[in-house]
Amino acid sequence: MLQQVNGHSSGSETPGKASLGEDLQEFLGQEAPLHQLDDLTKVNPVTLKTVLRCLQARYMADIFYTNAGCTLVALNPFKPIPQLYSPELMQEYHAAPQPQKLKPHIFTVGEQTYRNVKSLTEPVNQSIVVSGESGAGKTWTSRSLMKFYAMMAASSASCENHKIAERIEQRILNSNPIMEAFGNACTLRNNNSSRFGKFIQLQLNRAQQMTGAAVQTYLLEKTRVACQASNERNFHIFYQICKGATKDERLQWHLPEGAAFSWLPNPERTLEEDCFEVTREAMVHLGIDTPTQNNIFKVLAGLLHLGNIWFADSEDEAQPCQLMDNAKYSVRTTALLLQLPEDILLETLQIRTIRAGRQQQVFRKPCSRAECDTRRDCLAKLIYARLFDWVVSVINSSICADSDSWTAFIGLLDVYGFESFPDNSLEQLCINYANEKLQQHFVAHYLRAQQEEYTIEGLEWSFVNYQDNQTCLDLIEGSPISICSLINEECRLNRPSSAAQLQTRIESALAGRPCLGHNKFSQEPSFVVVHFAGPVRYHTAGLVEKNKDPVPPELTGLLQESQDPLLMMLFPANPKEKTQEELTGQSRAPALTVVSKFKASLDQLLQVLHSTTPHYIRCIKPNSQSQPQTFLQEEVLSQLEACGLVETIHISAAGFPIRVSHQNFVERYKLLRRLHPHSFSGCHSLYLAKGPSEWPLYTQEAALQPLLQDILHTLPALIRIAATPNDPAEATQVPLYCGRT
Ligand code: AOV
Ligand code: MG
Repeated sequence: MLQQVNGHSSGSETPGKASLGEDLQEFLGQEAPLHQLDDLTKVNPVTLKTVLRCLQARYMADIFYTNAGCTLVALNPFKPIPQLYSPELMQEYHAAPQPQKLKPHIFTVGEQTYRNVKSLTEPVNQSIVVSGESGAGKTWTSRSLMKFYAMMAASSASCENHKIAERIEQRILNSNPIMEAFGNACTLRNNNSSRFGKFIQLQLNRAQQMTGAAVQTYLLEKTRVACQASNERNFHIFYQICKGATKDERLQWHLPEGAAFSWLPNPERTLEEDCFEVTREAMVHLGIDTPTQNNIFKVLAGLLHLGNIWFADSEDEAQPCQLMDNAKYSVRTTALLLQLPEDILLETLQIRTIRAGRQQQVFRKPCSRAECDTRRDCLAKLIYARLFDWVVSVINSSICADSDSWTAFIGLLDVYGFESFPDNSLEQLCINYANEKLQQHFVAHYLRAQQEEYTIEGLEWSFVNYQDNQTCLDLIEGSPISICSLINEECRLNRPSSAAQLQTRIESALAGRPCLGHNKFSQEPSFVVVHFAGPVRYHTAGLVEKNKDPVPPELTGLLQESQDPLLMMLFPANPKEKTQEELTGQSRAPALTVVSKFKASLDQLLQVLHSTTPHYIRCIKPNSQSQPQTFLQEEVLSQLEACGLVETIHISAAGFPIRVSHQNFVERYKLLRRLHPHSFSGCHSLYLAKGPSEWPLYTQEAALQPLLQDILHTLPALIRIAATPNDPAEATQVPLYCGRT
């Protein structure tokens, strides 16, 4: 029997290095200082308070990653720590015989997913679900993971493939600055807040080389292009253009220095994200040439001018609203930049066209000032959303591999985090709904399924209770009646309905639901949903309209008149394909609402996640002021409670987080090759228990046969096996639990 020397590492030195001192300390039975506890399953006892203290001690010691059983907790440092993401460190995790023995890091998770794909006979797709509230560090984490995979791809590529691998990996990385420029914005919670969800599949071939990637995006918050909450900003790209354009470009795009734009609030605030050059360079890498780029930026400048078109109230309802004083110039410039006929642009904003009657007679009705504003905003949203989708499709065509050139993927999920503002609307409802779905995936996959399986397998197990968010999801999306169904119903009925009426309908139809709250002090009509991450008050004003997201057909028609090459591509004029509904502006079948489409895309995402082996990274925001070295216990506590971390630790500490079928086990551990897989025929699967430090026993290879006999005869039994007993520190340890069918 050998005493195990494990790679349990202490917190202060070089990130990847394991410390022997600590092993000795543990061996001698002394308790390690709190900040040196790399795994929260070792906190004793496991309570919210002890877990919090441990994380705080580590944070203050500049240690930001901690294992929590099956999940990795990532605390946001709010300061740059280059050595934590250096290529050398990436290499160290990649090359380590057992990366899990190094200090906890997102690279351990990255490496694990990579090896999982590699080691099994049948490649199993992997996914990494990065979660956490807004500003917690999800995008940072997924970006760093992509850099890690790119490094591995480059280092694993063979000589002739090296150039290609580097190109593809570089292109995949370059998709980030572009997508963030177009889809991220400064909010009250995060200066670089993702305003869309993203799932990127990194595609690997049989040789585990990265051959490409595919990006799927979810519901861009397009309202932001025309409406920004106070102290927030529009998408970064607008600021990048205004700050980074050359003199000539300013002239071409009509963006004189210091020009004021209604849709460009807080232009004086410069963020590190305002780097136009980085975006342009990334676009070049992805094959968007300079003329196309200039076309894109010209259209975006056109949108800024469109936002300066303001109307005055009309004194005579039969007459169109007049333009405000300076708006004439804005109409002219918008028309010029978007290459639209100026008079038709103005008329489309001012006058609604209705076709009615059997003869499809055309009626023209001047719009009220508010309606003109809505049409202007709608035009901007329409253009921006199509442009965003097109940019994503260009990225995809540049990075996506042929379907026969890859066999497995590693999926990285980075969606907008849970958020609660003073004013929350449909955008926040969708964002928080997505977060509920992901939490449910975790609950269902890990907290519930894991324990149920132990019971089925006949393991001795005392059930750990956990917070199930199913009731909240039922409230939001359940059938037959839920918040979504009620909002959809209002859209379907198309009846005039005030914000107060909607509040009453929701409150009466869903009365008694545990997750529905009511804010008595609210001045405006609203309802409260008690999410797993906290209560959020949603205003009902505008909810139904946003859910309908109607696009007057005249607006699409207008854009089809454009002579601008980009707009011609985004809005092809093809009258043959026009449906009767488009021509008449009357839809027979109700169009899909925003929440219906979003729900469908989330369901699809969840299906993909279910088909993979998931890994979880929980990002935690130590304070809401984005300050380094500041750990606010209350704020962290609520995040720990929300994600059920203590329950996760309990289950992980006592459970078997890794599960491999015996077929794969035998394939993987060639050591057992002398044994026919049928030796395991009595077993359903083998559970590999985690945590080398809990397994002090080693067995020589020669002793393997009787040990495996033991497994078969003394079910259930816990066995530990080391592959190379001469070098215990490097040994591939295979602690086994043999489950029953
Ligand atoms: P999020 O993706 O979780 O929010 P981000 O990844 O954008 O949050 O992180 C917010 C900010 O925290 C970043 O812009 C960095 O300044 C900082 N940050 C995060 N992680 C690190 C790190 N590991 N090291 C240094 N700084 C970091 V949202 O997208 O709002 O839900 O929609
Ligand atoms: Mg983000």
